[in-house]
Amino acid sequence: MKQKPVPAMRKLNFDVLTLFPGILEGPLNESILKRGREKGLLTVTIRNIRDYTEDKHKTADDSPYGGGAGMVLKPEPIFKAFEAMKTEHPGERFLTILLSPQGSVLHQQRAEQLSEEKRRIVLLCGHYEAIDERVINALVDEELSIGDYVLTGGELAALVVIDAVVRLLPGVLGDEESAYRDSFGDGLLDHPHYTRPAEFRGMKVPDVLLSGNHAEIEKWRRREALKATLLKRPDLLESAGLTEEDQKILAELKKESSR
Ligand code: 9D3
Repeated sequence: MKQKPVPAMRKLNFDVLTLFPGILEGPLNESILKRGREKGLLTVTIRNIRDYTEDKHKTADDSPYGGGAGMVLKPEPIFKAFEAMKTEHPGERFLTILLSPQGSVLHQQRAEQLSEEKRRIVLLCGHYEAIDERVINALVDEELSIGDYVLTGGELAALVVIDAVVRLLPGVLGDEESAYRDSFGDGLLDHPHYTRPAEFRGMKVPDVLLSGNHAEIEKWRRREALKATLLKRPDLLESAGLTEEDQKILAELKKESSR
């Protein structure tokens, strides 16, 4: 029996800095993130920025110099939290990412790079309008957004980053899920899926899927993936890995839809 090559064990370490640790705790203890932690493929340390404040009111934010509405996260507690992190992990390197609407938008390609990151990944979350610019200048390597809409803070974005990156670690997904993932690494949308019964309330499963003809099934799936992408996300076609055959099918689909 031929055995699959065993991918090298990779492990990711995240440090999340936030004023609202509770937002992250539930999701990190469910499903694939939980499994990844249990398998030792992933650590996530959540640090409450408020624990690094020094005054009796535990003040983490203040009003902006120059006036205006909203609050600004103070630099001192964030610098203190970083110093604590460095003391706890002597000799280790850190990649610091600020979750921010001003960041570059997270894409699959960046998620793939992050899944191979050797440094500890620090995810800094703001939950107010702004963060003191000196934090960004001195501590932040990169700013990431998860898309063009406004959230109340960076915590959900940090979870999105962790989820998108961790599922790419070998061993986090089961065999079936990772095979599934690999067959859609070409940047197209998914083809339609069906399960039993073959006919449900008069709605039939396409015959080809019941035919047992695997070559025809694969052709149908490719065509449907191309069709879905053309109809719903034509922008993705530009960077998709398309073969000559795909181009031919696309030309047909465009002709059909114009008729
Ligand atoms: C007044 C200008 N606003 C920017 C559009 C200020 C502002 C709004 C919301 C600053 C921070 C936030 C909270 N959002 C995030 O921290 C955030 C975010 C987002 O809102 N959208 C997409 N990705 C991200 S990552 C972090």
